[in-house]
Amino acid sequence: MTDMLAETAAPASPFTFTVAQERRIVTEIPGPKSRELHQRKLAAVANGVSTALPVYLSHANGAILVDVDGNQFLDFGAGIGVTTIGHTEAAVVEAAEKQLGLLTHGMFTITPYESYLRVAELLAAHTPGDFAKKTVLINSGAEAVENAVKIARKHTGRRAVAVLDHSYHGRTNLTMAMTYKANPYSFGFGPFAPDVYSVPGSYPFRDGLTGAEAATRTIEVLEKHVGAADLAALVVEPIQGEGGFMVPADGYLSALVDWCTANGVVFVADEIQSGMARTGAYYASEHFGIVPDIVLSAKGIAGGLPLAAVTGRAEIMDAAHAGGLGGTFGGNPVACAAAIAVFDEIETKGLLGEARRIEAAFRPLLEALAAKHPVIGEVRGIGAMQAIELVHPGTTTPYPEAVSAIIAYAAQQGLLLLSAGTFGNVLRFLPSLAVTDAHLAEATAIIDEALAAL
Ligand code: PLZ
Repeated sequence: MTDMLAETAAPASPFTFTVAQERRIVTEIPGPKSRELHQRKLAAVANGVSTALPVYLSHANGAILVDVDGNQFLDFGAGIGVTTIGHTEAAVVEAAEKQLGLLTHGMFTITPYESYLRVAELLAAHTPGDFAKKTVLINSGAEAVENAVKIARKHTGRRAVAVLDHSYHGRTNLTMAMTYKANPYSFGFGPFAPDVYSVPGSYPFRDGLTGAEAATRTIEVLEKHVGAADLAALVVEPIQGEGGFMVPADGYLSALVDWCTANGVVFVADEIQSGMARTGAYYASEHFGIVPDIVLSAKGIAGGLPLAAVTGRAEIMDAAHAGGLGGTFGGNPVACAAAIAVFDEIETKGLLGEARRIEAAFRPLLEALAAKHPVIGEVRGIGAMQAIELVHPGTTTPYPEAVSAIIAYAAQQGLLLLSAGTFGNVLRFLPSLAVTDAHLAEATAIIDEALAAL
């Protein structure tokens, strides 16, 4: 009996857990304590800050969220791709705790400390490209985008910034202008930063173009409408996150990089959602064989602590004059200690391989689901960044109501799922790398049930 169990057991997980890695629903969802807290939220927190699933968290570990009513949710969102190596991962917690008692704030631009340097060195080693690189650390993804644009403008002496349709780059004034979707991100919040141009990208499911065709279309708009001579930077998510996990057609991104290089335009890869081991590589750029001039990291870089980075060619990064970059909390020592632990865990636990394992286990399950349910128009993604796009069967007409129905059903079953997409019709999966193959099968079964009930 023991032998049989050993034979059928899944390969050992590299993680150790403090919470049982299982779903457990013990109250209605949201439970009574969550409902009570939500009344306080409605009274005290600005309406603009909405909550997708108003269950209030008590703690979390690995791939499991525990709410104040004792319900346990299998987390397929990881706080939108933040707790990639798992919630409260032991090495991250230990590193942060230790740092807390030593130095919580130094203000690097006044009195520096080593951990900032170490994070910059790790980023230079793990971002694509074998050349001298430099880094600035800040607090959020949007701030990373802002700094990349500042640096590219200073380096090139040019004014314009281009982004791709369906992109998401943040909620600050400049990054709202760089984000495609007006509702909910920008409407009513203008006027916006000028000199930002959104140009068509590559969305194979909807445009049917090859990489070369899509790149020709993008470049034509850049040349005719923006003008290469005025363009400082092209900012691109190698796999668009909020836009719906579109994997660009083969050759698309490399054609854009080549055009940027030929025209003195800084190519910025916004890898805030696609980076830090999510796709089975440190950065998704690697899957497309591209070497960006600047790479942006945030979200997963510090295991849940706020940290973001702009890393790029030394000669571009050094265009900003001394004192031109910074910020009070940028590169906070506790966040840096956590980031160092994240890099270490990715290496020692072989987490790039875990992201590839998740793709190998999950992708066939999603393909089988698509074969059964014609409402699934496409299955796409790389590594632990997978999605399905839902349409009215036989068409490409978006079916966002189906996504909402699946998410609502899954929440009742203790599975947290996230939507995405300009049309709100994409179900995206970005679980922590601690999810097991059994979890993936469980999630698929729940989505199958929800689809059957549509
Ligand atoms: N660039 C590619 O995915 C953050 C934000 C969701 P911040 N995406 C999730 C929301 O509703 O706020 C993101 C991203 C890409 C930039 C950002 C911005 O990162 O850390 O949220 O500022």
